[in-house]
Amino acid sequence: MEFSGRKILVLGAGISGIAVAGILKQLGAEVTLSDTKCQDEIKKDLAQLTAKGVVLALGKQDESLLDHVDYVVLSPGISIYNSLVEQAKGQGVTVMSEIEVAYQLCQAPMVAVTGTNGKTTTTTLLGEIVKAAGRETVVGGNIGRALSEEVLPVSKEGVAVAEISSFQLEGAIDFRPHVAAILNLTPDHIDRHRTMANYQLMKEKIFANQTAGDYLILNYDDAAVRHMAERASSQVVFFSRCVELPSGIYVKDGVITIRWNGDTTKILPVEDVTIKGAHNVENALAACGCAFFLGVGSDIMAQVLRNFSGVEHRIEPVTQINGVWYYNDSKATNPESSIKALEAFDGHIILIAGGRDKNTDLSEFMKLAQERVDHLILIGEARARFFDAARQAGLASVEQAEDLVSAVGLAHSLAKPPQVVLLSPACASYDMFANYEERGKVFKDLVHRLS
Ligand code: UMA
Repeated sequence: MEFSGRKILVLGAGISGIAVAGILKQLGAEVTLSDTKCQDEIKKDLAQLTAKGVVLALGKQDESLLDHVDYVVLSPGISIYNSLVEQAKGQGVTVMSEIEVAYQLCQAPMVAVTGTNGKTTTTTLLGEIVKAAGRETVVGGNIGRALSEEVLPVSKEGVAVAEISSFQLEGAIDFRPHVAAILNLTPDHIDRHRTMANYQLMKEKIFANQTAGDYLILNYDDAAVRHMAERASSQVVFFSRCVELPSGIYVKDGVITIRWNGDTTKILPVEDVTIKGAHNVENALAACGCAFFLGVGSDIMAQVLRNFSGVEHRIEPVTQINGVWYYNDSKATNPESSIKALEAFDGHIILIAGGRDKNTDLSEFMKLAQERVDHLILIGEARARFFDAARQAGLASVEQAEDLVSAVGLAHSLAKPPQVVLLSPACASYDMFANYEERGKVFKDLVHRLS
């Protein structure tokens, strides 16, 4: 795809929009960067972009922006159902997501990881494995770094490791990773995608353009993901935590094992993997699968899995106060992700949850909370609905707090060993914070102040 000389409208002046607008300008495009927020609200310095010649259109977004535009590039936060986007499509303008631009510019083979949960851990782990193998590696995407910016410097001998969300896949056109992995699929972002079927369809776009020379790593234990194999044109490789597969990545006698083309390779015993929990075994299996098809040796995979201690904001130990451990799981932005966190502990949990409501089904989450949570403290826009669901599930101690500050204070006043205090919101953060990272950092600051 040619960008030079094109008139391009970039929608959204966040991490993705700012990065891609600068890059497209550098490539010789005529670029307008637009955001519904005005400059003060954006809180980012856009002077460097304007100095390069990017035109800013801030404060409102209307059809006048589409005059003579060749391409519209979307930030992930902007839906393809956005009225301006629909208008652009109606006028025959090519609409693409920022990761499509990244794909077009990337010289290296791309490995892309998606799924409802575990993306960040798997992507980070895979990035570490590829790096340890001595390959030139870049890591970007939904992980918090614009993929278009990350892939620019990498040569064709390197590897681009990408965390990809369903939002980003909405505007994918030619996007075709050499290796793609889908970790799991449970209801999430239904407010954005409208139906579960549509959410799944967006996830499947990660392999839609793959061909016979590409690999698709799928979770055999997740029925919806397993059945995606039927629609793949690439070589499907299953991974399973629960069954020994005739071919693929699985656990046999407690050892992570890869069997491919009749050869069997043992990686390491599951108990030697530092990141704990069944979900992390799945993440490790997927990362090993991707690494295997990049030609990484089993000794390197084993060495990284022994040393990798996880990612920030994902069941991250903060500190211990009076014998009580505090954990930051701000990355848990849906109930399934919080369920994984609850399962990682042996009960005795004081849980802080709530935030922006995604209207997800809470029954499984509250059922488990009823078994494992001693006190539930609710915050944010979702707190009333969560409160009702908790009461219905029979949770004995449920309280609502004004904000995260009061929630942490309340948790501290209640907590006694062997209890743990866990922030695992099961909700988006946008009602109170810029993003989940900010929410996690604020939580950690509050906890450190307690100690
Ligand atoms: N905006 C408009 N018009 C609109 C709507 C929004 O101009 O109609 C503007 C907003 O005012 C705002 C900008 O768009 O200034 C925000 O764009 P964005 O939400 O895409 O934010 P970015 O900073 O570019 O962050 C995005 C991803 N955000 C989302 O998907 C919501 C980040 O994923 C990602 O890390 C980043 O690109 C770099 O690739 C975050 C996320 O929450 C972590 N992802 C979801 C998740 O993991 O569940 C999918």
